[in-house]
Amino acid sequence: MEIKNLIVILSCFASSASIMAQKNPYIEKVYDFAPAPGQFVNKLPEYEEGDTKTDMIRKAEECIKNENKVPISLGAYGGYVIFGFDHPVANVKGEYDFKIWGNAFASATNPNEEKTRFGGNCEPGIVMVSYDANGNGLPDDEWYELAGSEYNKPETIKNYRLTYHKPDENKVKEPMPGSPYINDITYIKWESNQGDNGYVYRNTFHQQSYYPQWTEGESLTFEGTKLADNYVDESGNGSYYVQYAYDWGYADNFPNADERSGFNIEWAVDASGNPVNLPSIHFVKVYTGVNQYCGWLGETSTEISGAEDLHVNIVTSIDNDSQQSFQLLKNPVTDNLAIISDMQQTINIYSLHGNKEMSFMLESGTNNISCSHLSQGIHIMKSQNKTIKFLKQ
Ligand SMILES: [Ca+2]
Ligand SMILES: [Ca+2]
Ligand SMILES: [Ca+2]
Repeated sequence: MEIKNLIVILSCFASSASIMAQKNPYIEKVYDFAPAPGQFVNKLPEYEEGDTKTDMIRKAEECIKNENKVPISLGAYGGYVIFGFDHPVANVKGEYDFKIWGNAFASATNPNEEKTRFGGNCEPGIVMVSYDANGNGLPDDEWYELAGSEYNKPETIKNYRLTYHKPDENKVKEPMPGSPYINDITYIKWESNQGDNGYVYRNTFHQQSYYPQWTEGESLTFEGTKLADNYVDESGNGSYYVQYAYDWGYADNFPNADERSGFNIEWAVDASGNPVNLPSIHFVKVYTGVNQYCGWLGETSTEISGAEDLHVNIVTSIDNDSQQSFQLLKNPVTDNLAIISDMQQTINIYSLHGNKEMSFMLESGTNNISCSHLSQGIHIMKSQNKTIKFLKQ
């Protein structure tokens, strides 16, 4: 064999090997971490004197990457984290594509069980997704909100913008009259572009500063969609608050074991609310979606502790990832290929040397194709507008 041909074949295998490398189903990287003020801020994760924003992003990543499952707090309304996986997360039609772990849990007793709402410590975070359209590996592309169950409700406010002001940590505290727990009701002032304003209170349970200590400037501004309050003071006297789950589409809204902690990329909408068809996503942003204060429980803050790609075994396209004409559901370990197709179309399978090995018609939906006569190793599968490589084991 000539040297030149050998190099071509070796480079084919090298690029195929990177596609077939084991994908990490969990968070690989945190790109940004910007919590709003809150009682767990500077604690989840812990701020230490001198820490920069870069240090805090690294600490947040250590908490939520892989299966570490250490919660980080996003603080009050608008605080956010941006993370990504080591591969694009595929959008499989009609299925949850990834899940986000939080710390929502059920109330010991749920007084509103007859209302069939899940009640407990539900602190809904709004989820956005992004596709690395410019291919630079950074989340600097357009973001799309996953339109959850509340998205189109009249009480949901779009383009809500809230500014928090850096507090004087040495100011004289103003305790809430009659409350043994709330010891400063004029702690961190905020106002919004909707005309409402108030304070993030301080309570006796958390003594550290509630304002992110690594930030610069005298204020922090956050913007996004704001959900209606989800809490009910079930006691009527401020002693027992229940935060009720919204139906679907929010982080830290259902317990991790509940499938409704899953997210479907088909829910994505653009800034005008139009549905967008994303074949896969590279980045996820989560921000606290309510602006509410529950007495001694404090402000509602979304916590997250990780995320998981639910289709990690899907082989994604290398040559034309923007075309979602078909998806190979798993490597053909057995002698069957499971292929989901958007339409009726012809598929050809070639050897790495370009010899056609199989040709068949896909129907719209899931197709099971026998590939028992294919040899072990890498093959190329092509439709009119998509090419993938796959490994038969
Ligand atoms: Ca999906
Ligand atoms: Ca980018
Ligand atoms: Ca929480």
